[in-house]
Amino acid sequence: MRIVVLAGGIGGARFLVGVREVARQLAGRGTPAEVTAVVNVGDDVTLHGLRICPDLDTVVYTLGGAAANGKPGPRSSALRPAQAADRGWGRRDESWVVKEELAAYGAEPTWFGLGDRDIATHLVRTRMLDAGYPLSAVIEALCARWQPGVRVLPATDDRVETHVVTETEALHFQEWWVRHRGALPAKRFVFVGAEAAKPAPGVLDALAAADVVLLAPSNPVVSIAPILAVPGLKDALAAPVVGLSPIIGGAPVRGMADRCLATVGVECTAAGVGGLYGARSAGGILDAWLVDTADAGTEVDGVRVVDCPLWMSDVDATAAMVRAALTAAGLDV
Ligand code: GDP
Ligand code: FO1
Ligand code: CA
Repeated sequence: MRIVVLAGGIGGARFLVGVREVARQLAGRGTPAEVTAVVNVGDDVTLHGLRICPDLDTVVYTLGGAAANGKPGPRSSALRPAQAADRGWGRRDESWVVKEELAAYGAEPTWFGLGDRDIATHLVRTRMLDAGYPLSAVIEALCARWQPGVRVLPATDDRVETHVVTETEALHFQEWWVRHRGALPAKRFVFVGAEAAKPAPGVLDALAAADVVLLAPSNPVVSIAPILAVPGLKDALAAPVVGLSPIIGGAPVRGMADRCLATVGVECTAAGVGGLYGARSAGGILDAWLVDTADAGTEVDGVRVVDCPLWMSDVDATAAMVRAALTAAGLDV
């Protein structure tokens, strides 16, 4: 069975842990399963001369067991701030000496925190990019270390960056999200460079060979939409597409998807996001839409809606979500 997952950062990464687990179980029962993650690059940014790819790194670190995702690492210490364990981005067991030193120089931006361990990743990436390697080759090199157990592809090797247009200015997504915490009223999001971008090597082949395409419960506006904005990608969704709602009971599980949805004029509900993706039969992309049991009764025109628990509280709960999505695609799991 070939499974392709479109994914952003933390929601995508946690979902992929469940997809990998289901693939492992299928293989154990004699059905080989291959998982390809196609990951958003719209959040990518260059700061302090370093190229940073938050969603790709979150996916690779999380699947590689290296993320600051709540599970203590072997070297975790009582000195670590409690909330740091569940940052959701960057490395676990992180230290911040370089960040402090940069701040002491007054080197901007000081609002974006690069941890010491994380910086090594950005150094390797920046050096490889400067030497002419495409981003997909960089990610392959990072995966050689982290062994994520799924194939991780950037949506594109080309530079696509999400910018946020406010009443008075346009700013990089990271400045809006991290520096301003989404508090600047946004008029729209622009995926700069998307029109001229090409899917990264392997993306179209993976989609063509897929038995199912899953939309992780990622932010639909700033994680999934920039992937779908890469020309050719939407048209390549030939296999059944099943999405999982990141919105439960009218609110995001974490993050600021509510602010992003408000910007594009979509209600912050499972029905609203399902409608945003739209039915394949009506020019959208969805064949089926999974909502949490709290949202049972949700209707999306032209889409089969299935309710099941959608809290990714642990790998088993997430694997159950994945099985429900595969079943909704008509696959035998
Ligand atoms: P980001 O790139 O790091 O912001 O992460 P994603 O875009 O991949 O995912 C963010 C979305 O994940 C948010 O809108 C959350 O509501 C959603 N999310 C996080 N945890 C859960 C969960 O346990 N269940 C569901 N259904 N959604 C979740
Ligand atoms: N998010 C923050 O809220 N504050 C930070 O200082 C920060 C630093 C950072 C460094 C590397 C990285 O890969 C991600 C980082 N993030 C940080 C998370 C990230 O920028 C956003 O959560 C996502 O781009 C939204 O998906
Ligand atoms: Ca993201």
